[in-house]
Amino acid sequence: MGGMKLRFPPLAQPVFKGRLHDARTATSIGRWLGPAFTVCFVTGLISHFMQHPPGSLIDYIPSRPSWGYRLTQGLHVASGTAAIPLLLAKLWTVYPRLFEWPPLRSVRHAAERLSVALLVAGAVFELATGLLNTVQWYPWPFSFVPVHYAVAWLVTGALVLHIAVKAPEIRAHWRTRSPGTLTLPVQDASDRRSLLAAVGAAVGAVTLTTVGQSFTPLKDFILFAPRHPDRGPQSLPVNRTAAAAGVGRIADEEYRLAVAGPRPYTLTLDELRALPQHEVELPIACVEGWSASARWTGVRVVDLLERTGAPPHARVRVVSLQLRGGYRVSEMGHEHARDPLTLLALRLNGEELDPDHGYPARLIAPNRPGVLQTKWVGRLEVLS
Ligand code: HEM
Ligand SMILES: Nc1nc2c(c(=O)[nH]1)N[C@H]1C(S)=C(S)[C@@H](COP(=O)(O)O)O[C@H]1N2
Ligand SMILES: [Mo]
Repeated sequence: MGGMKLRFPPLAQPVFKGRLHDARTATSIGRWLGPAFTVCFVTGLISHFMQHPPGSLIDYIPSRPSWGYRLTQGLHVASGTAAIPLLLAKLWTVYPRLFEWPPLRSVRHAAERLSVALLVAGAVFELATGLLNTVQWYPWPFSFVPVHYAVAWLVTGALVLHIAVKAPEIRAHWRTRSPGTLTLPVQDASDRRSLLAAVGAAVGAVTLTTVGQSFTPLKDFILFAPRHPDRGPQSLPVNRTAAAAGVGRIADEEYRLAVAGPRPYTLTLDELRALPQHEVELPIACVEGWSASARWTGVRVVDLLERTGAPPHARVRVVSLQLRGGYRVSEMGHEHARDPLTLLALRLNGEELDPDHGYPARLIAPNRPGVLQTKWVGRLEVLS
C-alpha cells in the first residue's frame, strides 16, 4: 500500500481567445455594477421598512415627500434591471477563472472562491427573482419577499468581502492612467473601450425601454416594461382587479363605512359624499416598479378620525370589503393618518372610481407603497 499515490491529472485546459478576461475589464464593469447593487440594496431596505415596519417603527414613517416611495422603488427596479447586462458582462469577463488549476491552492484561496461563488449565485438569484416579480411570474415554491430580502443581505455581505479582497487589484486598475495599464497591450485598450461601449449601450437600452413605467416622461419609449402607466380603467393601471380579488359589485345602498374609534359610527355612501371633499394629486407607486399619478377626490382621513375622537398619535387600520388575500388590510402611523393629503377617495380624475380602482372608496396616501393603498374600504379602526 505504502507507495500508492493519488494523482489528479490536470484536465485539458480550455483556451480563452478573448483578451479582455482581465482584472482591468473586471474593474471597469465593477465600478458600475457596485453602485447599481448598492442602490438596489439601500432602496430595497427602504421598501422593506415602509411595507413591513418592525414594532413601533410605523410611527416614524414620514408621509412626505409624497413622491418618496415612487422614487425609491422606481430606482430599485431601474437599477436592478440595469444591473442585468452589467452582471452578464462581468461574468463573461471573469468566467475563465472557473477553470483555474489547481482549483484550490490553500484554505484562504478556498474561502475566497467560496465567497465569490456565494456572490455570483446570490446576485443571479436577486436579479432573476426581482425581474420575474415585476412581471408577476412566480415560478418558485417559496414566497418572494422574505427570500429576496434575506439573499439581499447575503449578496451585500459577499460583495463587501469581495471588494475588500480585491482592493489591491481594484486600486491598480481604477484610474485610466494607473500603472496597471502600462503593462497591458495597447490593442486591448481599444477593444476594452468597444466592449464597455457595448455594455453601456445595453444598459441604456434596457433602461430607456423600461424606466417609463415609473418615470412617466419616458413612457413613450416603453417596450419591455410590464405596465404602461396610462393603460387601464380610467387611464390608470390595475394590479388586482375586483374580479381577481373576489369583490363583487358593491350596491350603493348596502355600502357602509364603519369607523371604529372612541365614538364609533357608520356612514352611508350618500353621507360620505356629503362630507367636505378634497382633491389631491398623488401617485400609485406599486412595489413592482410601475407608478402613475392621478387626481383623487374624497374625504380626508383626518376628518373621519376627528369625528370619532381619535387621539392624535393613534395608528389606523384600513380594512377592505375584500374577504381573502394579502392586501385586504393595511395600517398607517399617525403621520400618514393625519396628513391632509391622505384621503378616503371616492373619485379618480373627476369620475367615480372604477370597481377595479376600489369603488366605492379606497385609501390614497402620500409616500406609501401601492400595496398599502387599500381598495374597497369598508372599515377604519383606530388602534390605541
Ligand atoms: C442585488 C440586487 C438586489 C438587491 C440587493 C435587492 C434587494 C431588495 C430588498 C431588500 C427588497 C425589500 C424586500 C422586502 O420588502 O422585505 C427588495 C424588494 C423588491 N425588489 Fe429587489 N433587490 C435586488 C434586485 C432586484 C431586481 C433586479 C429587481 C427587478 C428588476 C428587483 C425587484 C424588486 C421588487 C419588485 C421588490 C418588491 C417586492 C415586494 O415587496 O413585493 N430587485 N429588493
Ligand atoms: N383590497 C385591496 N387593495 C389593494 C390591492 C388588493 O389586492 N386588494 N392591491 C394593491 C396594489 S398591489 C396596488 S399597486 C394598488 C393599485 O391600485 P389601482 O389598481 O387603483 O391602480 O392597489 C392596492 N390596493
Ligand atoms: Mo402593487
